[in-house]
Amino acid sequence: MTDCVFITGATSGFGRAAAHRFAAAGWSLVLTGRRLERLEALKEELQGQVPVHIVALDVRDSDAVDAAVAALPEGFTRVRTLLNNAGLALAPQLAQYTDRRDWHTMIDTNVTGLVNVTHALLPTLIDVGEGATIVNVGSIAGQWPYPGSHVYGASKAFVKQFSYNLRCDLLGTGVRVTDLAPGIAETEFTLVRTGGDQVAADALYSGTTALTAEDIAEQMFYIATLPPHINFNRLEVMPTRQAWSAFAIDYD
Ligand code: NDP
Ligand code: 8X3
Repeated sequence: MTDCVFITGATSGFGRAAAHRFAAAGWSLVLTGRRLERLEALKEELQGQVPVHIVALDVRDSDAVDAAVAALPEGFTRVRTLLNNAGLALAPQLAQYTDRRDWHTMIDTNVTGLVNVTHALLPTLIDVGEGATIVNVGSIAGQWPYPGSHVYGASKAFVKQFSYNLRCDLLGTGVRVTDLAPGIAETEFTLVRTGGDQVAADALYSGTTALTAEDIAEQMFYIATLPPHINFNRLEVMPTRQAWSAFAIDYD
């Protein structure tokens, strides 16, 4: 039987690139996301290569997540790698100027959604045991503060700590957990964050060399295929052209 990967947020960016990367290595794919037409197009692209199962799924809906996992067809039930990738940032302005609903959407997706999928798949992953892997997509924003990160960065700090805490509980099961924390990467992320401002998104990525979705997919695949005795607790990846900056000081 081929290895099976369950990907959340497979309709775009890292998740979509990961679908291609794991397919290239012969893995069966469970591809999820809210946009069914994109899932169908991806299935069309990849099903000649590997078995593909798609589910239109909003990770915020715990009942739907449980149902999707319970209804996995034969050949897709032995999930060996979970890529908890679905997520988003909203409200790039300073905290005091944001809409509280955007904060809730980030928490519901990046925290509750990730927890929902993890909880639903833990029994399967534990059953698979040695070599089973959870890759939680965190962010540099979960470690390093910057203006406008407010709830987004805090949600990714949750991802980091949840990953570490899961490691403690899963000790002895063979299941690995990694907080994969990328820096700036060119995907639809900024388009979503800015509410569809293509000019702002283009401006962020032009004139520098951001990470690509394929760069991160490669790291996901690497983490998932490490020898089973190795666990990367946290992998922080930035482009060479990104680094920290000086502390901000409020002068008179
Ligand atoms: P994209 O916007 O390109 O992709 C985000 C994916 O998340 C989409 O497939 C989207 O699918 C899915 N998604 C969003 N909300 C939900 C939901 N409620 N239920 C199910 N799926 C959802 O961005 P990226 O590929 O860049 O982002 C992937 C992850 O990487 C996110 O967790 C993000 O926070 C993180 N990240 C991104 C960085 C970057 O610079 N790009 C850097 C560090 C971390 P759909 O809309 O179809 O549901
Ligand atoms: C996304 C990376 O630098 O915009 O998680 O926070 S950053």
